[in-house]
Amino acid sequence: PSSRPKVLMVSPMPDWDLAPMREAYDLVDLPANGPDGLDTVADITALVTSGGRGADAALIAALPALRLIAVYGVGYDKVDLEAAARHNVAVTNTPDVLTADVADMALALALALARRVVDGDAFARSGAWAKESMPLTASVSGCKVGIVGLGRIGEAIARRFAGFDTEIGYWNRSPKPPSSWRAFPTPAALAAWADILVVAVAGGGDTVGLVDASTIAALGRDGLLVNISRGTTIDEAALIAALESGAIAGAGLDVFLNEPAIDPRFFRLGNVVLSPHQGSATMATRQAMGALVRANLAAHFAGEALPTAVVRRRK
Ligand code: 8YV
Repeated sequence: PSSRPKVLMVSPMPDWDLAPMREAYDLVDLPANGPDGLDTVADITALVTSGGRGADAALIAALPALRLIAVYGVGYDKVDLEAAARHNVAVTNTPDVLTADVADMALALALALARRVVDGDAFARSGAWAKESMPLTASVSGCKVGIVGLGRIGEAIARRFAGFDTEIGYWNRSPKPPSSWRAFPTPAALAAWADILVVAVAGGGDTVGLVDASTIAALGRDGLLVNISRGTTIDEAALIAALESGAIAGAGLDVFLNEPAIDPRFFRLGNVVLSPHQGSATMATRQAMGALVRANLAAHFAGEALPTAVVRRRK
């Protein structure tokens, strides 16, 4: 038996992280049938999980020696924070290192949607171009962009859109210092003003369905919706209905309910750009996220302060 710490891998990580982790820890994959399938749970003191997978109350309760949940992602909405606190388990995430890439993805989706980049690609490839012309598209430059959630990522999105000579409005749960960006009292009021509504709030309890049917309706027939946050933040049934009926012009989506088995009605829509949760998926950012997960593990096992703690342990 080894005296090296055991780390439970709830979701996979790239080889460039696994190799250095194997030098310090014994990595144990979570069995398909859950923690019951483990030889022993008594010596598992840390686990690594993704934003999408998280760690629920049952998993936390099944690991009596658990002290650390390290999330490979900024979003920890799938981690049961109450259960973690109750069992005195610390939680870390990977903020900041992915902000720029996630913000870039919001711009990519808005531009692809408004300028019909994906349709244009199909049009050119199919040879249709030789016979007819593409329908005209909508401008991003000069339009009104509403950002739901002006946190780190929302602010980075606003700064980028400002470079397109857009007007920026936002809704945020707590007041923000005055700026040239216009604050709105509700997501629906923001949507009524905006040409493009971008959702950038954290996922989890109080943002579930935040962009509701009335907010989607307020966006209007020419309105575009972009989501790089979590599938849960938008009433997805209302969104699909609005896209099917033309109540809004289109949506650019990086996140969905039930990823990766997303609602197949999306595949039949011509007014959407679908991205398979790629916001943070660049080589540089994934390497930085992995380095931050490893730094949190290392600090934990060295008894040092956690670099990016969401929840700390009580002494
Ligand atoms: C990743 C994410 O999909 O950071 C987040 O919250 O959603 C993404 O960066 C994920 O956690 C990596 O698997």
